[in-house]
Amino acid sequence: IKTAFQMWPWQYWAEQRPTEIAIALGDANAGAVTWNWIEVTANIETYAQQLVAQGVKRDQLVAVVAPNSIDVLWLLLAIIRVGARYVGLNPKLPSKALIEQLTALGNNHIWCPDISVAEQLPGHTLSLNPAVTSERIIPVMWQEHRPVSLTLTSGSTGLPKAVVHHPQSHLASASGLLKQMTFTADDSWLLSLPLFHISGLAIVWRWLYRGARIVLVEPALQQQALQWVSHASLVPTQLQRFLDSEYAHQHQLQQVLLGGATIPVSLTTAAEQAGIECWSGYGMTEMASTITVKRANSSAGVGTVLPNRELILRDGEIWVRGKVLCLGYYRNNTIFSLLGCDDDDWFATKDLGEWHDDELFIRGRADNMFISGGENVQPEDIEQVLLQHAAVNQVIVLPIDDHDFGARPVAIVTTAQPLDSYLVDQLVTYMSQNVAPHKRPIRYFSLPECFTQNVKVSRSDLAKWLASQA
Ligand code: 4YB
Repeated sequence: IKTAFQMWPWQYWAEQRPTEIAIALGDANAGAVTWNWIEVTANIETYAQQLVAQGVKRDQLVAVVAPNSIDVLWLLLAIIRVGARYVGLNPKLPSKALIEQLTALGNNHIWCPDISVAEQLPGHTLSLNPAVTSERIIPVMWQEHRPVSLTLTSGSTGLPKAVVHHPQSHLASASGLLKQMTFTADDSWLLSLPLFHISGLAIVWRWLYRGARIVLVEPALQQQALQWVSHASLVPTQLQRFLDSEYAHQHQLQQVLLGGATIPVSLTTAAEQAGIECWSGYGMTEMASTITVKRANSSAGVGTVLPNRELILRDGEIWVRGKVLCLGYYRNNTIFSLLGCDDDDWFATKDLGEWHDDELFIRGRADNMFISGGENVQPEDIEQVLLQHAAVNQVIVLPIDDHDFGARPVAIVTTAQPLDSYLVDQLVTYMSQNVAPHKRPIRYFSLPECFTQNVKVSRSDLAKWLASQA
């Protein structure tokens, strides 16, 4: 078992498995483009040369504002190679938000294939042109402790936080998870989540840790590509869509790692029936992705704590620490500790949890709680019950202002059949039989399609949409 790399991971694999395919791009049936580990190592060097030629220096920030592509993967690896720091941003964010976030970070360089957006963003614009390379050898050595990535993660208020990781935390995350899930050097993991989110970055580090194969396809082929790979990381809605698609009938997909939001048991049960091993995880950016996991079963829990992570409950709140914990948050060219001043090295997640039979159950976020007629309402409690209704695929419960109660819950759902008055009546009856009156949603809405395009539904954006509906 490998403990640490003494050189760039790709260089290590170029020695160990030189001609094995490391990256596959495109349609496996129509001749994907592939790179072996020697070619990967050479390509990273070429991209790194281009960055150096354009003035990228150690410790600088290079922001990448783009959907996943092979160029983004080369850039990520080349940025690390030159000792700079990769920051991924969601290209769907409005320019105003991008400018605000990049300014707060003091960003140095930018790569954004959408030229009209690129020219508005702070930072020197990079271009990728194989002709412009410096031929010098890049003198940066592999160092497990050098900060390599900043991942933006939004809390409930204010600007997103930029979470800084070094290779050690990313690799500790990969090695701990792969003690539970099997992912051999002959397996392939689809890059099924964005590289501006920790769930996408974690795929890259598991691939590098194992020396296996990573598969990239254009967005239109994502669904179909799940047929050709052995592994994928999915949020519950992605798995639901795959199971509903024609591709689910014939596939080689062996294992799926789920996370990011409540994972309905009905979903994992259906996937297991389709021959897909499901792993239900609980994770977060600060902990370099997965913290707890289990092979999905009939309980709605998220399993047990992985190696390199520790987790405790304090007054029902989840606190975490371990080798996977980030270096801190990045602001004004400085890395700030994320720990409080109470001289304790545990990080407060703000997630609520419970242990039942040695298994962790997530009860929601402390800051989502609201008060209705004097009663505490945890929206996720209501969501859990609604998810058990056969017609409900996804649900977010939010408070709306109420003259008498202060606030009352409403439910925003995606459903297997149209949300007509018949179905709403069914849901109302079902909830009246299953929860106390203050937990019964007073209205049901269909979740607009645009909210399901991101890794997770933003409660604060959805609350704005809800306010516009009244
Ligand atoms: C949950 C939750 C759960 C997170 N139930 N709330 O590689 C992976 O682990 C992976 C695979 C597939 C899909 C996603 C992942 C992730 O990394 C997810 C990590 C993530 O979502 N990070 S985050 O910083 O964007 O959000 C963290 C928050 O998400 C947590 O603090 C929880 O509130 C929530 N969450 N897993 C219920 N199973």
